[in-house]
Formats: sequence, C-alpha cells, structure tokens
Amino acid sequence: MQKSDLAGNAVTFLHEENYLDEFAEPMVGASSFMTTAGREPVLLSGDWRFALDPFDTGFRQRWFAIERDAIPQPTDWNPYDAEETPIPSSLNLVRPELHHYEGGAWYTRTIKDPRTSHNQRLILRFGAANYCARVFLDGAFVGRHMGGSTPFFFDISELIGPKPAELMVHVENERDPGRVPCHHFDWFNYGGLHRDVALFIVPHEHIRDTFIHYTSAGEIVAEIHTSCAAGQAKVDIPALNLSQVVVIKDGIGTMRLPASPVLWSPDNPRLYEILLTFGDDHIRERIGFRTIEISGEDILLNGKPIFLKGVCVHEDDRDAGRVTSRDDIRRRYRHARTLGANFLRLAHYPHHEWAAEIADEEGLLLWEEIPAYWALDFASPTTLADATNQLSELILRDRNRASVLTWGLANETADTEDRNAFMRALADTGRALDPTRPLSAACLFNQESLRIEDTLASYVDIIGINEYFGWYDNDIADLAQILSNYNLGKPLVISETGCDIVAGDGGPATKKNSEAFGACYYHDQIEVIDRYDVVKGIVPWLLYDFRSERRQNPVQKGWNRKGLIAEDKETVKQAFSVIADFYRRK
Ligand code: GCB
Repeated sequence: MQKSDLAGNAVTFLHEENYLDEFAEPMVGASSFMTTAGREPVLLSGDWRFALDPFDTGFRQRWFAIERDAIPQPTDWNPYDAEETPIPSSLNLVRPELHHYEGGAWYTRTIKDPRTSHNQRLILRFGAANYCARVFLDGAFVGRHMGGSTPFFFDISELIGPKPAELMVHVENERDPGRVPCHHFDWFNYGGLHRDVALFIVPHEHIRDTFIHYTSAGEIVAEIHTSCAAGQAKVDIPALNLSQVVVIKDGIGTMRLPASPVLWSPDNPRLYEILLTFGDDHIRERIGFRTIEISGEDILLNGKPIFLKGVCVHEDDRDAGRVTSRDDIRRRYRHARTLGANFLRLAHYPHHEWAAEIADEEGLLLWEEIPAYWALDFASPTTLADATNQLSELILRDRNRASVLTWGLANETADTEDRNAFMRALADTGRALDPTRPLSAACLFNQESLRIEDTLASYVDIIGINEYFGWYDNDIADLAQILSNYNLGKPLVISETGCDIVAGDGGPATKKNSEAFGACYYHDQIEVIDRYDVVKGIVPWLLYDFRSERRQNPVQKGWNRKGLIAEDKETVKQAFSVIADFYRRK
C-alpha cells in the first residue's frame, strides 16, 4: 500500500481526498472540434469491459494504470478480466439493478493505431458521454469533457505506439446544481457512453471545420478553418458547375460565390454535394441552400413567411434510453409528417447529429437547444463556461444543416440579474459562431399581468412561451389575454403546450388523463391560438411519452405521459388527430 503524504500512518488511497485534482486538466471542448463530414470512422462500437464505481475507487487505486502484465494482487478490479457492456449504451438500461444509478463507471477496451503513414494524425471522437468523461490511454490521463450531449475530440497521434493500447474512459452522470442541466430536470438522467466512439485518420494538415451557407444576396459562402496557418483549399459543387480556390491565411479562408441553386425547403429538400480539398485532405458535405430571416413578427424561409407546425420530441427510448439510431429518427420524422408538422423542437439538449442530417434530407425544420433549463447556477463562471462550451459544440457540429432554423438558448429560466448576464453571454457566443440564424428561448410570462415581461425576450429573435392552460393553469381565457397583450415585435411561438394522457383511457372528457380529455385540451388550445396572428408557430409537448424519474404519481409511474403517441412509439392517442386536423387546415 502506498504511503500517504498526510502522515506515516495514513494510506493514500483510503485517506487522501484530493485524488481527482490531477484529472481536471486538460479540459477539452469546442476548440478541439474537427469536422467528420464525409470522413470514414473506425468505429469502436461493440463490447467494452465495464465496472461500476460509485465510490471512485478507480481513481483512488489508479485502476487506469493497471498494466496487463502486472496485475496487482489483490486487486479490486481487473480491467482485462471484467464483465462486458455494449457501446453505445445507456448504462441505466443495461442491467435492471442499474436503473436509477447515478455515479461513475469505467469503460475499457484495447485499440490499435490504424494509420498507414507517418503524415497522418489520429483523432479520437466521442459522440457524447453523460456527463463528465475522463479519458486515459495506456495509463496516462488524456483529458476531461463536461456536458452530456455534444461530441468531443482528442488528438492521440503522439500518445499511441505500434503496440495495442488500453483506452479507458470514466464517465459519471451525477446531478449537480452547477451543471447544465442542474440537478433538477424533467427527463431521465441516462448515464454512460450513449453515442458512438470512433477514431478518425486525417492528414497532418487538414480541414478542421467549415461553415457553408447561402445569403439573401444570392451568394454561397464557405468559411474553411484549417489545422495549419496557410495554404490553398478548393471547393467544388459539381451540380452547380462551381469550382473555386480559397486562400487560407491565419488558418481561415472564405469563399463567396454568386449562385442560383434550387433552394432547400420542406417542400423540396434539395441537397448539394460539396467537395472540399486541402492538400491531401478531402471532405464531403451535403448542403441545403436556403435563407432564414426575421422580419418584424414573421419568420421568413427563403423570403416568405412560414408558420411552424411543430412538435417537441425527447431523445428517449423505452428500450435503448438515450441511444438512438437512424431508424428511430426516421420513425420520429414519419410520425411528425403524419401529424402534418414541418418543424420539431429537439428538447432539451443536443440530440444525435443524425437528427439534423436526416431532417435535411426529409425537409423538416428544427429548433436545437442546450439544457440551460430551469434553475442553473447562473452566478457561477464555471456553469457559464460549461453552457457556452455545449452551445459552441452544438453549433460547430450542426451549423451546416439547412434544417436547423434556430438555436434555443434556454428553457423556463427565472428573470434575475445573474440569469440575464449569463444569457447575454450565451447569446453573444451564439451570434459569433453563427450570425445567420435566429436565437430563441422558451421565456416566462408574468402570471399576473399576463404579459411576456421576461428580460430574456430582448436577447433572442424568436420568443417561445411554454403554456399549459387547461392543464397546470386552469383558465384558458388567460392564454387569450397573453396573446392579445403581445406587442414585442418579434415572432412568437408556443414552444410547448400539452397534458398527460394515458393511452387507451376511455374515460370522459371531464376525466383528467383520459384520451377524450386530451383531445378537448387541444381543441381548446387551437381555438384560442388560431385567433391570434401574432402566433407564428405551435409546438405541442410532445411526440412520445418519455421517462422521467420525478414523475411518480400512479398514472405516470416514472413517465411523462404528454406524448401524442405512447412510449411504445406506436399507440397513437386521440389528441394526435386533433392537431393533425389543425395542421391540415393551417
Ligand atoms: C415544461 C418543461 C418540460 C416539461 C413539461 C411538462 O414546461 O419545459 O421539460 O417536461 O413542462 O410536462 O410539465
């Protein structure tokens, strides 16, 4: 046993409490982002060795440093002879006894360097890990990442040799008031490595990132960021017969070309293949060209006002938790289209990047957001840094997606000075990384004056309100009052409305939770909302029932049942057709 610095009669791994200090830095974040568009991943999916670690024994005893040929005896964990778990997975659904687990776990596997040339770099990418991940390679600490829903990257080019290396990842999903979201939220806190882990081989000098969009002046703009300061990139858009050399200076180059592509829209989601070359590096993007603008109270898509017929959705699955698949996303969109929707709010954290890629293909518009939800510690610089990083990682990941109409900054946060300073900073980050898209937030309204007086409304371009008149709040006449009082001069969207409905409950409309109650609820909502032209969109809460640990009444039993479809993602509730009728008319 290792002798502690504390005293001769103390033992390091039992008595010292600063064992995490050495695993705080480096913290990786948006600055290590690398585009994976058109790059071939070497997927590290499949079975990884696994150990639960609720007491942080792995840090105290340095499990990550155990070498295959020198397994200490006795040992509390042997990473080479351990049970296995599939990756990606939601830890809480892998075994029934882990259902409510919140804490740390170790994931380990052997990796080999797949590079074939000395001129290549090796980038390790995590699609997402909830919430804090610490990565070790062959016993050495590589870095840490915070935030459960966005990708992060490590350049391990110099850290791996010719021999197979042990990759160990500690992931913990503790709820904490300083995190984003904080310790209190209305969805399930699934832990683990819930998206793909992959290696990417790139040339030493490569494209780090691109930002490609179309302007209302009829230009295609491509901003290219490279890993080295200077060089020449090339942009080809074969279907438009366009080819252009872009000079890179100080790691960035910008192309602006007049062009008349077929514009992307929900009716015609036309995508163009774009090939970008930088030395030996080649990437491929599929881009929809379109413009989004705000004009007074209108949202303009390609210069024309659009009404957002929406529906909210969580990334949640009865069997897979936060793990999703292309098929799951396509099913989501099929249901949204059957509803007549042209818009989805991806609540309340960044969903898988496939969601925006497939929405691009299928012609659906999206509200993407970060989990700046309810009572964050707005006074904390660490919390702001975390939220800023999550927003940055989301925007860098998805800003080339035509489907993304707006970045959502926050959901139902209280109007305090600290909150306002926090949101101003977030809005600045959003606008700096993407000046082309409106920002939005689900703001609060004043329950007495029945006006939207939330200061946050002045920082964003699209104002959302979540309202549950007829459910949490009784008097639907108040909704009419809020809408008739509205005078903020920006687009207003009902960013949530809904009620808990138990699929198959055949009770009368007077019985809460019955299917008939749900149908009536939406009839009443639509009757009011449809009278007010200021409303530029409605986003019912939500497509599917989803797991939520804070919902424990006899009807909910751990589920939020405001879905228009039950948690089996098949059983359609009556309320669905009420909204579908409205969307058909609208
Ligand atoms: C809200 C929240 C959402 C909840 C929903 C509800 O206002 O934004 O996250 O799940 O209400 O069901 O109460």
